Amino acid sequence: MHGEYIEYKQLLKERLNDKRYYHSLCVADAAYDLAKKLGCDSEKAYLSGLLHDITKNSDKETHFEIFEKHRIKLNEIELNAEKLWHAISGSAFVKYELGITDDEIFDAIRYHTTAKENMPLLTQIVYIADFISADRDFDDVEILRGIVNKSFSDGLKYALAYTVKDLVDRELAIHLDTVAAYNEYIR
Ligand code: DGI
Ligand code: FE
Ligand code: FE
Repeated sequence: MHGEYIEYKQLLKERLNDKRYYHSLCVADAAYDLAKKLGCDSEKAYLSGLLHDITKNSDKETHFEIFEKHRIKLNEIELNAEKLWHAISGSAFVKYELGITDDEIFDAIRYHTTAKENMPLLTQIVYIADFISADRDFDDVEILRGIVNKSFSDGLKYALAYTVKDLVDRELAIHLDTVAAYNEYIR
């Protein structure tokens, strides 16, 4: 079993809408299960999943306050893609405001949206948990769950390809971390 994290859950309830709060609980559960299966630290996986979207419902001002306070510089792609902000601000919030200084948890939250090349196992787990959590209902989620069950690395490959295709379809810029992760998994 994992910790209860009653105070973090209360904070999440204050910061997130109901749907996003429920999503956070589901990602925590999915990350916990994957970590158990893959021999990763399940407590860290649960906590990373729980907190991964902590700034997801924040306004632009809040994101940029966090960036400025911690001297975080965004590149051109990041500045123009607001969907990417919460992974950057959320990881900083968890580290500096909540005082969770574990580098593995930081990395898992920081890269949960784009992924990156050479992801540590915990980061891979949170990335996939975010895709296959019980609340997800996008086309192909059942296919992805099946693939992840059989082979975790095939699941990563599928999820990254799905993301790249989706971004191309929507004419959105692909972050270089996403490209590097995709290239790694199709090698
Ligand atoms: O926060 P969630 O909705 O739970 O999921 P997430 O953090 O994976 O965010 C998904 C969104 O992020 C989705 O709208 C696509 C976007 N995204 C992911 N990778 C990239 C990206 N957007 C851009 N522009 N470039 C990327 O490389
Ligand atoms: Fe997210
Ligand atoms: Fe999420």
